[in-house]
Amino acid sequence: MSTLYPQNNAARMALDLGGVWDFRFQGDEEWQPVAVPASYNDQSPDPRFRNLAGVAEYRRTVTVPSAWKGMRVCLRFDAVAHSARVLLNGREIASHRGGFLPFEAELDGVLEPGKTAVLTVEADNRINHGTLPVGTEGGTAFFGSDNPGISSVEAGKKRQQERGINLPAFDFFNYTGIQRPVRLVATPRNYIRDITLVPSLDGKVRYRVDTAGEGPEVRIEVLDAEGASVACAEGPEGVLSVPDPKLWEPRPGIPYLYTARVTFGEDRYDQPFGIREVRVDGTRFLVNGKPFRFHGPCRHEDSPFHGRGFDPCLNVTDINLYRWLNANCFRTSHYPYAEEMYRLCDREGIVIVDETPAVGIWADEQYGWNLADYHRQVLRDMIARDKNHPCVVMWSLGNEPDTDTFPDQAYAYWRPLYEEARRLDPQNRPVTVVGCQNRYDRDEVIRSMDVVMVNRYYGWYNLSGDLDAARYAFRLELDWWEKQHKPLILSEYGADTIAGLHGAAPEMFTEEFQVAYYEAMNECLDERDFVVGEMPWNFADFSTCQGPMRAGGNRKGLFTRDRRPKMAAHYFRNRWKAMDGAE
Ligand code: BDP
Repeated sequence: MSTLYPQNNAARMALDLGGVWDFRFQGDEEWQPVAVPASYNDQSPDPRFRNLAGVAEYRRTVTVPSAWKGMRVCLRFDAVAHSARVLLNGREIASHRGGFLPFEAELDGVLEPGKTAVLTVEADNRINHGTLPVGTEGGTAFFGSDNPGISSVEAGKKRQQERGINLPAFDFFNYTGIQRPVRLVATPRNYIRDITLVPSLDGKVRYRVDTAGEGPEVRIEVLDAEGASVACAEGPEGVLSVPDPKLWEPRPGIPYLYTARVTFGEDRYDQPFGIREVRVDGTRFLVNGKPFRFHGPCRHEDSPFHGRGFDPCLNVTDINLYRWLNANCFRTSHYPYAEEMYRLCDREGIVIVDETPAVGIWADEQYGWNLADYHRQVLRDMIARDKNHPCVVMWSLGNEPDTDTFPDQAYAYWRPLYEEARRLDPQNRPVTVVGCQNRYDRDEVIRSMDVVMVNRYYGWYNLSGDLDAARYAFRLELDWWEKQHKPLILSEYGADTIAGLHGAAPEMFTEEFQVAYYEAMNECLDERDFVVGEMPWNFADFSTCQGPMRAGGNRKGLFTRDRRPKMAAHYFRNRWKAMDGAE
C-alpha cells in the first residue's frame, strides 16, 4: 500500500466517490440512501442507526475510466469504522481492521478500465476487548453505577450482551461507517510509493523515496512557497541543501512550507514539508530550539449531522476558532484524525499531538487483553501516514490506560510501544501516553515518557465544586511531578457547562463555574516552570453514549456543539493572547 495522500497532478488522478450511496443493516432487505463520507448514525431517526451493534452494508457502482488504461488503479478508503470488508461484484478484494487509518484495494486484474462493477463495503461497528478503541465486555457501564452483583441487573446485562451490545470503554459516541473520503486513485504503473523527509534547521533535508517497479533515477526538487526551485538531488535517498532556510514556526509565527517535488519515470508527487525541529531538553519542550508552551483545547471529530464524518467546512471553522482563541495546538483525542486536518494545521501553524485510538485499555485478569501486537500495527500505520507533517510534534501512544493497578504489567505493555515509536519515527519526535487521574506515585509508565501528559479533574469528578480543596490537592500532586524533572502538560481538565446556565455564585454546570474552575487550575500551572502546556477539555461539546452523567453528551466544551463560545472561551482567548503576544 502507498502511504501517500491521494493527489491530482499531471501524472496522477484521484476521483472522489463521495455522494449518496445505498445502505442497509446486514440482514435487511431494503436499501436506503446514506451520505458518504459521514457517520451513518445521525442520518435517520430509526434508533438502530445509533444503537445497533453489527455490520452495515454500503453499495454503489464504480467505473474505472477507459482513459486510465495502462495505469495502476486502486480504491483508497481514508477510514471505515471499525473494520471493513470490500467486495466487488460480491467478491472480497480487501479487508481492514481499525477505523481511523487508510487502506487500499488494488483493482489491477479485478476491474478493467472502461468496466463497471458493484462495490459493496461492509462496515462493522462492534467494539470489544480486541478493538481500538476498546469496548467493555460483560455489560459494564462506562459511567454511573451499574449495580454489580444484583442478580436482576446482572441478568439484564447478560441480555444486552446476547444482543451483541458492548458499551464503549470511552467517552465519545461510537460513530461509525464510511466516515472519510473514498477515492478511485490512478498512478503510473511504476510509481512513487512513499516519501520520507527529515529536515534540520541548517537547511539540510535527508530524504528517502520508495518506488514500485522499474524506472529511471528518482529526482527530487525543493520548491519554496512561491514555487521557485531552491534545491535538487537525484537517487532514492540522500541529502538536499536548502539555502537560507525559512523555518516552519507554530502560530503566531509563520509556518513556512516548502514542497518536495519527486519524479520517478512518468510519476510525480508533490510533498509539502516544513523545516523545523522538536526536542525535549530537561524540563523544556523546544521547537526550533526555542521553548514552546502548548496552549489549546483538545478536540473531537464531532458535529451535528456528520457525526465523526469528514467535513472540510467544519475543519476550517474550527481552525479559525483556534486562531480566535489564540490557541496554538490540540491533541487528536482520541484517534488519528482525517489527513486533511493535518494539512490544514501545517498551513496554519497549529501544533498537533497525534494520538492512536488506544483508549479504554484497562486491566482485569490480563493487562491489555492481548492488544499489544495490533496496537503496534496501528502505531506503525499512524506514524507512516503522518511522519512528514511539520504540525505533528509528538506521538501519543494512547489515552488514559490503567497504569497503576498492575504497574509492572502496564510498564511491560507500554514500554515496547514507546521504543517502537522512537524507532519508527524518522524525525525522532518525543513520545508520550496520556495518563488518567490515578495513584500517580505507583504508576511507572507516565513518568517514563519524554513528556508527562496527565488528565486531571480536581474540583469536578473529585472534590466536586470545592475549588479551594481542588487547588490544594493539585498543588500537592504538582510538587510530586516537579521532582520527576520532566516537562508536564495538563492534557485534559474541564467542567461540564450548560451554555446559558448562570449563577452569581459559581456552582457546577454554570458558565461562571467553568471560568472559576479554569482560573483555579491555571493559577497552579502558572507557578511551575516545568509545566509546558495546558489543554482544556474540550474545544466543543460533543456527543457521547447515553448515560446518567451525560445529558445530551459531554458538555465540557469551551464552545457549544454548534461552535458558540461560552464564557470560558472568552476567558481563554484573553489568557492566551497574553501568552503568545498575539493581537
Ligand atoms: C477523560 C477522558 C475523556 C473524557 C473526559 C470527561 O480522557 O475522553 O471525555 O475524561 O470525563 O477521562 O469529560
